[in-house]
Amino acid sequence: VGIPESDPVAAMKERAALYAATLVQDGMLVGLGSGSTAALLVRALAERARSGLRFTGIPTSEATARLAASLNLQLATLDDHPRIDLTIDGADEVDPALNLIKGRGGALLREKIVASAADQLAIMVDETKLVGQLGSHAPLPVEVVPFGWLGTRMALEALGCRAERRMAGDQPYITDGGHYVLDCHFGPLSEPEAIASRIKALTGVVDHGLFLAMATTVVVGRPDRVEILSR
Ligand code: A5P
Repeated sequence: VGIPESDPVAAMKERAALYAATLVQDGMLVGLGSGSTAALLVRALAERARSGLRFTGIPTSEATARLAASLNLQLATLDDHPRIDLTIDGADEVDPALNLIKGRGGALLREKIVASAADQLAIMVDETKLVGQLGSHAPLPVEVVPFGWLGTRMALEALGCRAERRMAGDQPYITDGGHYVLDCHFGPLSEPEAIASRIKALTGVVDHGLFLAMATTVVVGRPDRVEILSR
């Protein structure tokens, strides 16, 4: 979709997105992820729609909704369809058990809601996102209510991380749901399930970017091919 081959990571994302677009079948309800790989997916799906594929997209962010609408894709919300067939999204890290860190793009809450509504979750990544342990490269984004956020940050840091409020220029970054994102630097997480439940139990936390046992398929863009990992 017009990615210069001189950018190897972008080329691997494009390869993964083009493959993921072939997972959509006629008549499906499809959750549309957020981020740069998801944008490539939306463009590839628009191409397939022009060739006659019929499907309805459920966007996971305002940005994805705007892009999909500009390409004349048919869109709906989970209010119209509480259960959907397939969600396709990007990720920031993928571990060998296909657990994920998501949220670098700030859309983790809606992404998790749309992923949870789907029978299948397909993830598209370039190979640099594969890690032995989650947290090796990416901080863990945690979406929190602005009210009393300093106390929520202290509670998060008591779990063993340094938590930085995400900024957009000189203003706090605000999610589509009106919340802050705290990027939590834990380092490699040896027990992601334990930390996920401790974070989720904190008052003031809306949700976190650990997507555990959710992905059914991971499409990995390699320099010369795609690799399909399944659970
Ligand atoms: C958005 O909130 C994230 O979960 C994205 O899915 C993730 O950051 C991947 O983004 P890229 O496809 O831009 O790398």
